[in-house]
Amino acid sequence: MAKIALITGATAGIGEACAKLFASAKYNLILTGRRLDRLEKLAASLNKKYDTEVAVCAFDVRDREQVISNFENLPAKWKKVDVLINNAGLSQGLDPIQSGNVDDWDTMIDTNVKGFLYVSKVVSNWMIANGRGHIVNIGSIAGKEVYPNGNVYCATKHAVDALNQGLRIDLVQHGIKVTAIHPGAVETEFSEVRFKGDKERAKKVYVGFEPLVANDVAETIMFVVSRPKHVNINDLVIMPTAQATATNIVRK
Ligand code: NDP
Ligand code: 8X3
Repeated sequence: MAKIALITGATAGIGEACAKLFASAKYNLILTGRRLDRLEKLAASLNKKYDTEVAVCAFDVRDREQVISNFENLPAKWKKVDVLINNAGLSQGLDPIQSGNVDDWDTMIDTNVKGFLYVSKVVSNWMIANGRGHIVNIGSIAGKEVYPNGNVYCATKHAVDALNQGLRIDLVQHGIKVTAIHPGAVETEFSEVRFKGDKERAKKVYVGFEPLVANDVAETIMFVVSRPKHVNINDLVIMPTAQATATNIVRK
């Protein structure tokens, strides 16, 4: 029977790259995100190319009731999830706290921390019932370091780092693996979202060095989930070669 991966935030970037790579490895997929049109298009193309079965769930991860009802309404066969990739997330703004936008803080905390928790609770209970599973949490170098004006985004990713450790402690007795992947700069829609559609400003983030691409992270996740049953990778930081720390990037 084909394995099942549930990928949050599959409409773009790292989540979309994971969907393509896991489909190519013959996983069936549950894909989530707010943009239904993108999910449907991706599902159709993966089905055509790889014969992948795809369940699409379009909802806002900040809405607890939506998370629960979308997942609980899935037919029983979809609840046999082997891999959860907890990827949906975003940054909004890059400002000092004293002039920060409080709505942006709410968006980041509600998405990256509370949404993460809502999904994790439902799916970890499925995994406990199934007696197996692997949860891969997408943290960030921002969850290992704090950089200027990164304050609240960094706090949310430090929370993901803590929750990754907490989930591992809580689920180890059930034989469920828990891993965090912490990427440095990956060129996706991330900076465009952070700068609220300012494409020029977003582009500048990746000028003068070779950033990671989403597939670099997807391949790392595939490596992590394909280790032998007795091996778990707890925590992994993946950076562009030109990036030593959150702020130390060598640009030519
Ligand atoms: P993208 O902006 O390309 O993708 C983000 C994904 O998250 C989209 O599919 C988006 O879907 C989904 N998402 C955002 N908010 C919500 C929401 N409220 N409800 C449901 N889905 C949501 O960025 P990345 O691929 O780069 O980001 C993926 C993860 O990787 C994030 O957690 C990010 O913090 C992390 N990360 C990114 C790095 C980078 O440099 N790019 C580095 C380190 C970590 P939709 O808009 O359709 O809802
Ligand atoms: C995304 C990478 O360095 O902008 O998490 O925080 S960074």
